Amino acid sequence: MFSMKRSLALLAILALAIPCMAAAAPSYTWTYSPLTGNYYAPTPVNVTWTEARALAIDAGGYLACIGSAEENDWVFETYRGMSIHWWIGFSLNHNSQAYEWESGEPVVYTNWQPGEPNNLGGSQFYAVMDYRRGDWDDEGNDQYPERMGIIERIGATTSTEKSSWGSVKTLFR
Ligand SMILES: [Ca+2]
Repeated sequence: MFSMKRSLALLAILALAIPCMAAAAPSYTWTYSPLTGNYYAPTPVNVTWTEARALAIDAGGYLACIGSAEENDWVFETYRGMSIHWWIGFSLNHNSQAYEWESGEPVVYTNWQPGEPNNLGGSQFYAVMDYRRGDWDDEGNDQYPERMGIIERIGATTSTEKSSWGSVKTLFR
């Protein structure tokens, strides 16, 4: 039987535990790609591009940057089974009016659907990969709720490795 004292103790534990749970970072399932030597992981679902980008950075990476048809195929084949379109790290730079990769790497490959990016309504600035075909569309940040992001990370597990990613990014910029 729960005494009043014990119930209060339980409440106190819950009050302490719930904020900790809310603050916990998502845990990711990383998949290594022999093709690029990098690790990839999906974010939780129902995120805007901006939210997915923040999660990627928190995880020590960036939203997936696709440098070749082979990398596109690998990401597509790895995550198509999740049946949710996903954000990649490709967005419109409003100054240059050109799409740029989050990693700063040069744009050597694109896989837009025919007629895309069309910036429909003047508010589509972010690239999504279609889980059915692996090709891309530009969408608004919160245009559709059911989106996830794919994070890419350069084999980083330590803060040292994370900071070396920082220099790579600086190098590219
Ligand atoms: Ca579009």
